[in-house]
Amino acid sequence: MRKKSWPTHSILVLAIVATWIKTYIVYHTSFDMKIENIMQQVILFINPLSFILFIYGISLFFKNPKVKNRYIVIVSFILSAVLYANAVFYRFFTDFITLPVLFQTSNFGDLGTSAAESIYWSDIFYFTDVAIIIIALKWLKIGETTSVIKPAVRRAYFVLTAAILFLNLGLSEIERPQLLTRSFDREMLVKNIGSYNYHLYDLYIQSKSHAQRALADGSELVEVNNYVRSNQAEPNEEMFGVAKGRNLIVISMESLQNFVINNDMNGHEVTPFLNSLTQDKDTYYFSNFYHQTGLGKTSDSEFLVENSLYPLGGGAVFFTHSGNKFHSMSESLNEQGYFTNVMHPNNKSFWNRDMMYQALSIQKYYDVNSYVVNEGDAVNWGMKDIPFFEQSVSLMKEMPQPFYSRLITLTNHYPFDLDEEDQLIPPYDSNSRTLNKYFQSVRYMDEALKTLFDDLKEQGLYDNSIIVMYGDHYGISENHNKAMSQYLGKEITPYESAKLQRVPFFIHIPNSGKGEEITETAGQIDIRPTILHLLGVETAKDMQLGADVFSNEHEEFVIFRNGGFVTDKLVFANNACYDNATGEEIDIESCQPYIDRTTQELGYSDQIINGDLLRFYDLKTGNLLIDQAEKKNP
Ligand code: GP9
Ligand code: MN
Repeated sequence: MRKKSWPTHSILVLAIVATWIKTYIVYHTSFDMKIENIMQQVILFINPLSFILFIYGISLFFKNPKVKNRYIVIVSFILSAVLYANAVFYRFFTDFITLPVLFQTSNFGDLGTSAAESIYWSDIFYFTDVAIIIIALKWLKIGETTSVIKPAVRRAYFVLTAAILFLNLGLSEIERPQLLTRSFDREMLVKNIGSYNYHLYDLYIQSKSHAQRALADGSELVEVNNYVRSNQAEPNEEMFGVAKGRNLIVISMESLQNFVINNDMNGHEVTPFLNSLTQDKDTYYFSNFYHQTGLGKTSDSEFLVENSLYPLGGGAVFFTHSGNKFHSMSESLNEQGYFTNVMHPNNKSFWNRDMMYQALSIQKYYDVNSYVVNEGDAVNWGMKDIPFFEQSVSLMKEMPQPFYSRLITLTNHYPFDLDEEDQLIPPYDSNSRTLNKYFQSVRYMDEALKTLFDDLKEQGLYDNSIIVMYGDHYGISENHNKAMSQYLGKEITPYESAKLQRVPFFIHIPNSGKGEEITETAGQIDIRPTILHLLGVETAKDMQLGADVFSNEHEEFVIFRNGGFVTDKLVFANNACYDNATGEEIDIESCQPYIDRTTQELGYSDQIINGDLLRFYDLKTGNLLIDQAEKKNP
């Protein structure tokens, strides 16, 4: 009798509302998501809705009310289980589940033993919506009638669902531009597109790379290997091993471009400390050195340094291929007895570092949890560089030696905000607030680097180390060309833009006494072979596309991820060929041979990554494991 008194679709509406509200409560109670403003709160509130509407909405296609109700209960149970699994995973790893993690059994080694201890009775809450639906069906007897739903109603329902999805994506794009194309952080993804959509997105990304991987059988390596071997550069005998056995400290200098070096801004020196290094007897300063990153920005530069391969053209390889086999610089140094680690005061899932560092055989990641961030010690994106360096050196002091520590700075990041006490020079005076603040922020980073050198000396770590520093990528994009042209006093043509991709690169070898400025055209892809040779580690068998910058065979040819390139004589940018010395546009014919090689080399790098080809390569012997490959994929 009572069954009739409930309107049609009551159970569907109830399920939608219950799952939606529960998800929103779980966001707040189970995950530590920093919500900074009302907009983010609104996005968080609406983000589960589109997926919930969609998945429950499928029930509108079922005619039989029993089947329909059963479907709704099952869906609510699966969604609850997924959310609950994430909550339990988060208790251990402060991170959301990503598909590769489910296949990395090592993670579950940790999880298995203590999982039972962290499952509580109160976890029943995660299934509240399932309970509500079942109760409504059984005791309140809310059922569904056999009424046939008009296609027009169904259509309207799914149009509404799509509209909510687009509203969600639109708001997220305003809040976090390029979130999906760059996919920099799982926490940010969940915060913006919601936990359910996040899993779909993850599934899409992972299956895309999985499919490409499955199609590769290793035979592609023959050609790639021939290319790598024929372009190999012998180490420079004088330089090989000059820093053997020393600690290796690599500093990724956030958003630092070369145009500020040995330059001033309205009479203020921007980088006094780095300028002094350009004249220093123990420092090699490379003034024609380019970043080669793509959308993955900092993480791409890390990828270049560790692998001497190009990052990908679309998306961040740290996200898309963290399940691959790599032979990283860390792996080589582990074998030399180094303690390899990365220090960076950000949350560990940013750029998927926690996953990727495992693939790169990095022994430890000192993420934000390894640091004490006192009141006043954070600005902009997080911990300020000066306290970061100070605490990092204290941590280094405790490390087994020799160590390889890669430190990633954070303060000089867009939007370049600084506390007043850290503004050591006035802002610039252009129409770009970004560029105006950039100089001040770079000046702060320069100061921080000076304190790092002092701290290392004070702690007795300086003399037995080699310090390598590089700018990770540009800080001032082409959107600020007008202000840049005011500062540089020239028009920013595509040629100038390409040359603005120069980032400073320093190799500081205490007490070596042979420092100089090196004008050789080189790029981030060359960092790894250069460092390994300085440490006396052979790379003749490595599958790398860069070359030692000290080698007599190093070629002055830097490829950009966008297909452009620079040689000592030419610049190819925006499909035009320029004379590197004058900036004059010249006939494309002069660039053609290099255009072809650019396509070829980027193609080989992409093949290695997309096909996960290093799983078919034995680094020790230099053998291609193709027979084995054929057995696997007949
Ligand atoms: C984040 C930091 C900055 O951890 O490395 O990343 P970016 O936005 O420069 O790629
Ligand atoms: Mn960066």
